[in-house]
Amino acid sequence: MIKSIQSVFLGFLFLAPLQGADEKASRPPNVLMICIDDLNDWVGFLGGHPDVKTPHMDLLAKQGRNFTNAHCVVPVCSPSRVSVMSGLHATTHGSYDLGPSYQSIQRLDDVPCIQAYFKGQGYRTLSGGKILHHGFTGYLKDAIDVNLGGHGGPRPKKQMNWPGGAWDWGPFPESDEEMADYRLAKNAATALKQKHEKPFFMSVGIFRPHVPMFVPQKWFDLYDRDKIALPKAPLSDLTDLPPNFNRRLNIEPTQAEVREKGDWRGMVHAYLACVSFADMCVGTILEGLSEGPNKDNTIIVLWSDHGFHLGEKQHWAKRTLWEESTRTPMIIAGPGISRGKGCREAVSLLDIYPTLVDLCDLPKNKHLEGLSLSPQLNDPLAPRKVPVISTSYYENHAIRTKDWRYIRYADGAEELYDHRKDPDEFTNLAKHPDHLERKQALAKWLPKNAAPEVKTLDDRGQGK
Ligand SMILES: [Ca+2]
Ligand SMILES: [Ca+2]
Repeated sequence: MIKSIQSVFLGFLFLAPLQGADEKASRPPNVLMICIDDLNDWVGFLGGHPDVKTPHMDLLAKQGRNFTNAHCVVPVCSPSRVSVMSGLHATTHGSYDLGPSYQSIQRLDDVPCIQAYFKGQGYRTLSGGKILHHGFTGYLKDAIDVNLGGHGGPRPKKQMNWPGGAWDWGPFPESDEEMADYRLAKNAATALKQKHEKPFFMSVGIFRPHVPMFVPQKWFDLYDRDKIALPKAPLSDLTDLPPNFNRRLNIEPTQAEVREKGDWRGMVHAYLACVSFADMCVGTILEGLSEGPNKDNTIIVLWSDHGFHLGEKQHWAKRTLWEESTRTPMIIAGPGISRGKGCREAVSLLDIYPTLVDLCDLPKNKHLEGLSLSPQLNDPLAPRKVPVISTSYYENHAIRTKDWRYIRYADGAEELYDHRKDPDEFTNLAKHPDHLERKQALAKWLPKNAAPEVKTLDDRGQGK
């Protein structure tokens, strides 16, 4: 049962006595999972934007393994998170868009979410902010012992810079303390400073830089609006692209709309401000960990649910199968994990669940479809022998290896990019005769018999 945030702190009054040395040695590690919503590679440790300031996450990357080629399962919030928490690919669970919650997907009835699995193995589970898009409601309530609070921040009463909807942005509110994301980070830090009777699994979901891009003025002031670099978005990039599923991408503004109605530079500025705010929240959480008794026995995993376009390929936000949309930060740090070296192997957010089960030495969960990254945590050059598959909408897939991206859309159209020479994916090589064999080899990994789409909460007639 979820406790209210007030009772969280009362809970800390009943703390375990100090452990003896033997007990401490045999106790499995704690897990601190931090996920950040819609954070792309605009972080110092991935080098995606020359001006971005993310000192806290950069330090964490230096202290653990920085997976520089990590990708989501689905480039949109809900199914991406369902895949991380269930350990199943979208082509197995059938959620490809925002509609269905974990609880409403029949194929997941027997698949414990990662929090429930760890709880079943004796862990205390704490969670706050945006972890599952639809929350831990219904039967998933039991997966979480302690609720650490909500996420996001307030919105101004009047629009500031964008005509209505979710895409407004600007300096608001006045202080960090008014932001639920910051209060959540403080609550997590408080909990991390405590001793816990059992090993804990804490998941904290920071909502910014997700739109609306409102954070206090001081985060905007970190950047010189007139000097920040804008993304590379040449119109000529579109000439070698198939039409793919453009008509479905009407949720977010197009680059033409941004140019017409808005302020591209201002929105890039706002995103950078929100990223630095999120970084401060991460720093607040990690400071709590470093000041408490759990710092030497806690595995930290930091990730984002997908990437984010800010005009590249004339696109905004997510849902595409290009690098900007599928690539996410992923850092794993903690006891026994060597420091500093990045791993260039293509890895999936699907790997988080089996990796944590492995690192905590828990019994294998037979459902999991990702791979443990223990080999890459031991040696960043260790190969991950299968490529990563990202899926957007039914039957559109991207296959990512260390050096290549191959995209096959439901209508048969293809794209192929060589990341050794073309990290911006400007040149589509799919029709080049030199690459026929490579394309065929990559196409062998395309999922077969993808699960039909579970579309809405009501597909089971109960919407639970
Ligand atoms: Ca998201
Ligand atoms: Ca192009």
